[in-house]
Amino acid sequence: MEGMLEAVKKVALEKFPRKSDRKIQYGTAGFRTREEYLDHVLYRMGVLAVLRSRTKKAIIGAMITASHNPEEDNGIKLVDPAGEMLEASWETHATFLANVTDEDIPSAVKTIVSQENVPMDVAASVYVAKDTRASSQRLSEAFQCGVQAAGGTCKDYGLLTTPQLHYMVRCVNSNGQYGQATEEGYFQKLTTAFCKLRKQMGKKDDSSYKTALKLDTANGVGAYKAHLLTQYISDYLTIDICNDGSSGKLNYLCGADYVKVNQKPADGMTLNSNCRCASFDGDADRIVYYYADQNGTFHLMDGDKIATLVAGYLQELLNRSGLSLNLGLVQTAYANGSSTVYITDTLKVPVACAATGVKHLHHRALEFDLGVYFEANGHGTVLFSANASSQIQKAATDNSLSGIQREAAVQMCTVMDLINQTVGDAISDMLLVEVILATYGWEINNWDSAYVDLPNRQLKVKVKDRTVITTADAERTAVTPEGLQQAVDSLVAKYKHGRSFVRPSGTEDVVRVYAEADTQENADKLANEVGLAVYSMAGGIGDPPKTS
Ligand code: 16G
Ligand code: MG
Repeated sequence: MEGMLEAVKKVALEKFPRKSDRKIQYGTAGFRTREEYLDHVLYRMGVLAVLRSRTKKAIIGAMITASHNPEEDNGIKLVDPAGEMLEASWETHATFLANVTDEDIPSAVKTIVSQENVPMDVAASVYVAKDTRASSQRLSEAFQCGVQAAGGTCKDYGLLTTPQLHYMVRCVNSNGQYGQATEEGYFQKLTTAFCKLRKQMGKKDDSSYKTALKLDTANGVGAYKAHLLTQYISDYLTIDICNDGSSGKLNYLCGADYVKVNQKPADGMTLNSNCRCASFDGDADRIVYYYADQNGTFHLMDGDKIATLVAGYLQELLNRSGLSLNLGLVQTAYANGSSTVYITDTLKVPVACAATGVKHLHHRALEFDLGVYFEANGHGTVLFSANASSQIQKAATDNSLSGIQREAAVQMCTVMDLINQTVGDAISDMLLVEVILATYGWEINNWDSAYVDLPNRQLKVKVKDRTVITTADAERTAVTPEGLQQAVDSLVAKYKHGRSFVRPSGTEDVVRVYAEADTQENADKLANEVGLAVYSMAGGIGDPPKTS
């Protein structure tokens, strides 16, 4: 091991020196910052990925992306063997290794090796992919140098969406059971399922569903992949790809995050009345839908609306199949209050609330047989437990069941193939939404009419140290500073349908405030008042917060 460690240090000093002592942290979405600060971090993550691979005796993934952040940022996320996010204890190792001096790399590696009992004689292998950022190639090379220096091998997939990379990792570690670890395998699996479901439902005379979709791909990797996708599904869906990167800038005035935050369509998307539109984010792990009605009013179908659509559909299939499996939906505190009421009272599906960040929702969803999870921002998927998937598969060929029951089970098997269960996947989620709308014979306005969102507002408050705010109950209660929650509660009490919470951001140096109420004016007012309470009680700096 000593020789390897000296080699790792030598390459670090020669090619990827740490140029400043700026601290960097592996946060909710891995490392993410300006691309010029990342070369040494990527190199070191190559080394860490090798250690992780040895520990798990499996292939590890690494995705180089900064998702919806501006083009000038970049980042990296490591992917564990089943295609899930890196285990939390290793996030600490990642932060530790990224921040030591170049001289201290060998001792830092030794510390991790001894803490985790890393078997250094086991072969290590890593799958890497990147998004379309100009810096991604350079950073991918830095990462791969780290893998090589630590004695691992690397397979470079080049350009992939984040969920595609998660999928590849799951496939290879399941020995192909989950699918083929190739891009062709990914598209085959999803689109075969999609076409099968669409074919089965035949033509409905009274259907309002139109087979045309306008898609904003945020000038990112999703453009290439949506283009590849179209060839497989052209019989059932025509996609008009906008913001495909040929002229616009990545995530600039477009993409799912822009649409959700600004509550308006992406630039370059002309909204004809009732025309179904969708936006991916920069690495295609989020999707939101939207349209303009006859009056030109913009309507957003965010992650909550997608979640309710999906949960309702699965609930119906489950009921028809007669299988007794528990279905649940996981949201975060950001979920619109109306969506929670609709799910609970109309769909009668149990709802759980988890802290912000995909890994929290994912873990909570694992507790259900069928766990649907979505963040309001459009990231989400469905997880089928091993028990659920084997029961569904068994029912699909069980002759003792009625034809209707068997057919519902067969359909559920196909739906399982359509869903990328490793992580939220804009492509897979889009295909699922399209199948459901077509099944119901719905256009986007029919889907929208399920419930009306409560007006809401988000704002950011700058404080000296955001860690003074700690929360409990899936971020719905502020525990510290003392008195803040009481202040929030008394402000909320003044408004009809009022609800508000505050939490420190995991990705930006700010405190976030969310508020909803019966009218937009009241939601704005409530957000403002809560923002001011945070400002005065949690060490606000700069100008006090304002909603507009
Ligand atoms: C990250 C999370 C996302 C979350 C967001 C919240 C992943 C892959 N991504 O982008 O799920 O909504 O952070 O950001 O977990 P915030 O903490 O700054 O509000
Ligand atoms: Mg993303």
